[in-house]
Amino acid sequence: MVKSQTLARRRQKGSVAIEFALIAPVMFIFVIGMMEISTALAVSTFLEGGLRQASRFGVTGGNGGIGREARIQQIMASNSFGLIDPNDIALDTRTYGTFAEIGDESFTDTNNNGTYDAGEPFIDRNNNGRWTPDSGTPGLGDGDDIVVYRVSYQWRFMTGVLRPIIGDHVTFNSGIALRNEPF
Ligand SMILES: [Ca+2]
Ligand SMILES: [Ca+2]
Repeated sequence: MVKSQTLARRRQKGSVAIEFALIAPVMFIFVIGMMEISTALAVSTFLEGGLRQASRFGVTGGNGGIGREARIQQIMASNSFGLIDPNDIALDTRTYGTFAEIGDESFTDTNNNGTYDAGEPFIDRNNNGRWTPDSGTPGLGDGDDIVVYRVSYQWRFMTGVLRPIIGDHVTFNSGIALRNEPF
């Protein structure tokens, strides 16, 4: 009786060990995956924060002693907290006279090729009788101009655990439209 109880307990211990051996790698991958996702979310938050701060500086028309473009890049970089490579941040700024001019005129892509083709119906926002693509001018604009700041950054995961689900990188895009102060 005593002997069979010991045997049963041993068997139980053995199966617990086997279960753990099966679960441990899954748990490990899960934890690493969660870390990857949290880091990527942090990168996205830093980029958004940097863009907001940089654009808020941009609207003032100030040059920060080093030039407007350089100061804006510097603000973006200082928001990366060592996690983001400032050299890989793609920042694009375009200026417009009004908010309505931002972006291409919308059209119905009848032939589904992703671009506007002659004859496809469109909304003639600026009333010039033809389809008009994004009319923004690169730059930070003058006083009272509308400026669109767009940032894009490719974050490469540190490990391969998310490769089957997401791939080995994610691209974060963020944008903000502001009117410059009257400087
Ligand atoms: Ca088309
Ligand atoms: Ca037009």
